[in-house]
Amino acid sequence: MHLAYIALGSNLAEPVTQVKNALVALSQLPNTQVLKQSSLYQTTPVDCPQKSAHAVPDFINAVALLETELAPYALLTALHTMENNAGRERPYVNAPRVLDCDLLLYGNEMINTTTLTIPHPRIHLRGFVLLPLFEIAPQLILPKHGKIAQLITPALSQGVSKLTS
Ligand code: PH2
Ligand code: MG
Ligand code: MG
Repeated sequence: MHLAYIALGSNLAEPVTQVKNALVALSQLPNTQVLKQSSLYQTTPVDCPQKSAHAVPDFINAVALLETELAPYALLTALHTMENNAGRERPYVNAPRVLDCDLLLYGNEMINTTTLTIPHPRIHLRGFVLLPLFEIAPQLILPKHGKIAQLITPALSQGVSKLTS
């Protein structure tokens, strides 16, 4: 059994529903259990180009901890299938999306290939990942970046707020 942290994000087509559905879909992956799930967070878009007259919509983000027998690439494929099943389109980099499922951490493994980088390359910078991750794993030590508790201070000013409803 392996422990894996997954980041979920959506800013299209009822994002709260998309993220809740994704948490259910994670629990239905083969040989996989959701051990923990964070609250849902409303977050300001980071590095998302505005390509129309409309502002980029806010995101809903969350993080889940899985216990899984799926190997890293099998898990990655399963996450892409979840995105596609939700209707994900990829017209340009960081376009608004119905569902994004990112593999953040897989045990203490470090993987660096063209299709998969673990730890996720921007995990240590992004409040929309760090704050929900800290909620479910306050003692976590990231394989490359050390204690999560020491990474969250700069992330607090990035427009990340827990949904109360
Ligand atoms: N995902 C990105 C880029 N920017 N910003 C927020 N707030 N939430 C995200 O999930 C997000 C983002 C790339 O996947
Ligand atoms: Mg992403
Ligand atoms: Mg992604």
